[in-house]
Amino acid sequence: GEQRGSIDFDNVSFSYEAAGGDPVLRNVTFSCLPGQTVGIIGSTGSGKSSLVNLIPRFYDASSGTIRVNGKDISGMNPRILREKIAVVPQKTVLFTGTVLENICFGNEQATREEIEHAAKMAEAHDFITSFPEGYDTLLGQKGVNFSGGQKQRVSIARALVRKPEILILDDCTSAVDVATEANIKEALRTYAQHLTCLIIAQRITSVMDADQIVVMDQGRIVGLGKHEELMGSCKVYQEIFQS
Ligand code: DGT
Repeated sequence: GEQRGSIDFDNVSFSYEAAGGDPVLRNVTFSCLPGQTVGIIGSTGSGKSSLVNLIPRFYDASSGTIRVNGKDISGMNPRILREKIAVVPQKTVLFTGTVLENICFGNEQATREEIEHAAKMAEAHDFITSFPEGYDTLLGQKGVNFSGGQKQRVSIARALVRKPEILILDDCTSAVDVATEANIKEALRTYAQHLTCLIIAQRITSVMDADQIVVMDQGRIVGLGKHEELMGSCKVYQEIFQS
């Protein structure tokens, strides 16, 4: 239906310790419409990863409500919730095995066509096929060593092959050059128009074209809007822009 991929945070606070822990998120409220791209930016330790990790219920909010597709996730089976959501973590995890096995990990029923389509969107297909063994190239100790950026692109392909409604990129394009990153975002816009994307980034270029940018500082949202709006109104955003 219409609501697929919507996310609402309503006054969400969170701390890692059950009682008495310092809140890592404080009264976070924002909404993300289906198909929107939302950038999340802020200094290290400001709570960006913690915020997105609440969406698939890797952790549960201490107070407040999070809704996915209009439904309070605290009452949802995490396994079913996670079927809709793909998270590309900060640290890429590839294992010894072929590129194909690495992309299909957790999604072994994917067809060759689906795998190649995901790899193309992630800007990974061309460099994969430039190796003589292509998708059968062996990674790991006895195999080929991909660059950091190439590994990140394989990791993004792994997320896309699951055909999620919500894609969370947790600072996972840091080693990908700006032009390639722009191509990935363009491919997602073209081929996955209904995909809701949350993009955590350090570089402002990674988020400046987002429909909405969440600016985090010490667990709070200190800015919310488009690039131009934030440039005019948000001191923290201006400082990140200038750094
Ligand atoms: P980054 O990744 O360095 O850009 O930082 P953020 O903005 O993603 O921040 P985040 O959410 O990783 O950390 C926010 C605060 O929470 C920071 O003080 C560290 C703390 N924290 C993060 N992960 C854990 C955890 O697993 N356990 C505990 N106790 N604290 C954590």
